[in-house]
Amino acid sequence: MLRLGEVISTFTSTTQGFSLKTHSMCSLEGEPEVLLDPNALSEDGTISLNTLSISEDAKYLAYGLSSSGSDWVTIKVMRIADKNVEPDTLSWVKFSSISWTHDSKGFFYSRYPAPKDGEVVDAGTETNSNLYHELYYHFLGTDQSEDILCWRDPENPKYLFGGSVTDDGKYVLLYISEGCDPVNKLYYFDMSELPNGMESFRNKSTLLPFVKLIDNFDAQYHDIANDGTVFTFLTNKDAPKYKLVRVDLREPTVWSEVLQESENDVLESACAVNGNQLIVSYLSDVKYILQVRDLETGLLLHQLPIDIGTVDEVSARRKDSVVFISFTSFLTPRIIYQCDLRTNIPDMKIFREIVVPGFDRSEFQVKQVFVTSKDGTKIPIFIVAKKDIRLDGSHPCLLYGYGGFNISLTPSFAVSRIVLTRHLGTVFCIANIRGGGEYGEEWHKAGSLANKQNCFDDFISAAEYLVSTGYTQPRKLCIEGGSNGGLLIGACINQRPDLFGCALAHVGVMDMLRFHKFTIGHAWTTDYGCSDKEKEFHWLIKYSPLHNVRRPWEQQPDKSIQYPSTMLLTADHDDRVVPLHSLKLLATMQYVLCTSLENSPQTNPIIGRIDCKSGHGAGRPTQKMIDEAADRYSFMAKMLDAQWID
Ligand code: X99
Repeated sequence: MLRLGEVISTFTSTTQGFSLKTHSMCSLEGEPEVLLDPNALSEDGTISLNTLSISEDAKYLAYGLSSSGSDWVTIKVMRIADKNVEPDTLSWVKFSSISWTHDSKGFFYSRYPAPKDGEVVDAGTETNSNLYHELYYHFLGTDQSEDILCWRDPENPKYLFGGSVTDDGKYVLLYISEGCDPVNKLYYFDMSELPNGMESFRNKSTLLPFVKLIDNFDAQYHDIANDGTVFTFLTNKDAPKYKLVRVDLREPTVWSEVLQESENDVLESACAVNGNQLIVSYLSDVKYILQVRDLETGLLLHQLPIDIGTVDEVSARRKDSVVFISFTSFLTPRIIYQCDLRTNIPDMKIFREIVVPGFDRSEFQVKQVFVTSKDGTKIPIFIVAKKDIRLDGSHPCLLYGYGGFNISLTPSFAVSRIVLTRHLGTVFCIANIRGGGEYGEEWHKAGSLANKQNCFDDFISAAEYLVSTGYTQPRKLCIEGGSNGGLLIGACINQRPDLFGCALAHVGVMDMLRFHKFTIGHAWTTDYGCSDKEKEFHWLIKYSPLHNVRRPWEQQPDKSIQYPSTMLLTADHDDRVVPLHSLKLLATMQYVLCTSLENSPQTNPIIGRIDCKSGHGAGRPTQKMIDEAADRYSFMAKMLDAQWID
């Protein structure tokens, strides 16, 4: 979220995650001052900054605020010069970006129709389906009721719309998705011929006359750059590991390849900079590679040196020759590099580095191993431990996974996990199971729909590896995951209660038969399928956590097998995965395992932690993050009988 412009803004860590700073001297060396501090927006820190965008003339900041961690957003506008908050207030915004037109008169954003009076009492606690998304244009200084409705599609209520103004300000692109798969339609509208910009559409009751460039959901197309009518896109069309393609809007059937798909590495991002160059990042066996390439030809110009870890963000406009690159790894809290492309060999200077007092990276080791899963597939696992640990099976171990939605779990720093490793001798592991994007769209598909069981098999194989190689033993092994990863934990404790000593499932999707009925749940049928379809019902009921809780002592010859100590975490304003998933699973587990028998063998606790004024996880005040980490990891430590090491 770094942009170098007339106003230099940085998101820096504060007590509530981020604040936005400007450098009033208009140089990177100037004295920074706070522009917007979300910590000050509410007494308890539960109002957070969700999205932001600075106008082209750098006079205005449009920003989205979220309350209690809900996905609902209210967009506000600030005049940067005097930090005056303008009257503009845009409500019922959800799943939206903010994209200014280059005349700085207003911006595109997305929203849902306002609920009927009385329908929503406490936004974020309702569970009704999010349908009929719309794209709007807001004129600065006007009431939301005057905004232009740019696009909607009453025939396709599940569609989601996003508007994005191209780098040259000439076009607005309409991105259309129908779920979470990496596929989209793409329409465009040429604004350059409008004599008075978007004013021309005021008081007109028609939608914008978008031209359909891509009108099917075969693949993803993401705009990287355009020179007039010639557009470069990042796409997975016939390229599950992604590639760059080019098309001239005047000849929309002729597409050429700019950068061909790599055999092994996934092309994660491309950022057009310095006129005719690209900064591209690849994921190579779950480690990032960073390169400078020629925008015209795709040819490699430079390899940028980075450590083993994650390139979070590459930020620069096409006209900038200085690029900011955000990097993190298991042992690097965060570095923002300032890369100058004007020098012969690009220079990676440290612009900012987060230093964690008392943290000494030389005390730790990180390695990556490849574990064979049930069907023979090799699964990468990262293992973070104290240097030179003995593999005697004695260590507490925390195994983390996600496995879905084309999302890759790449190395990142977490102070809470470093504390576990340093002071509890915990081995921390990430299993890069199928369903994620670690090896592109094939890896994703291999862990979704009818193949979802592969995710659980991969995770279980990872756990078995950690036991068989002497890192840990089942009663010392804790598994953790959130959201789709909460589902992973729910399914794994049902399938292998004997393999784990403790389980932490955050904001999980636990009812696989009904998830599509709540809020944005319908968008996840791309990964899970939908119980309304008979064939898919049979996939889902086989692993749905809620529908597969059985007493292990009635299933297995060993009568002492019970469920691991389990904590299910959720929050009252989680409108992404509504809390009823965790609450129903909690009630079911407690009923089936703990209370239905006198002298139940289930002595390990099954407990819930329900946060208030919190949502799916984003936008939480630091105090809430600390309180939660303390609760779940002290539960883990006690359940695994881990000892504190000074
Ligand atoms: C979502 O549900 C994202 C919802 N969402 C959109 C957006 O569908 O936030 C969308 C379209 C356009 C702009 C912004 C949005 N996600 C994101 C899934 C996983 C994800 C999610 O939260 F794909 F990463 N899940 C919760 C899936 C199951 C549990």
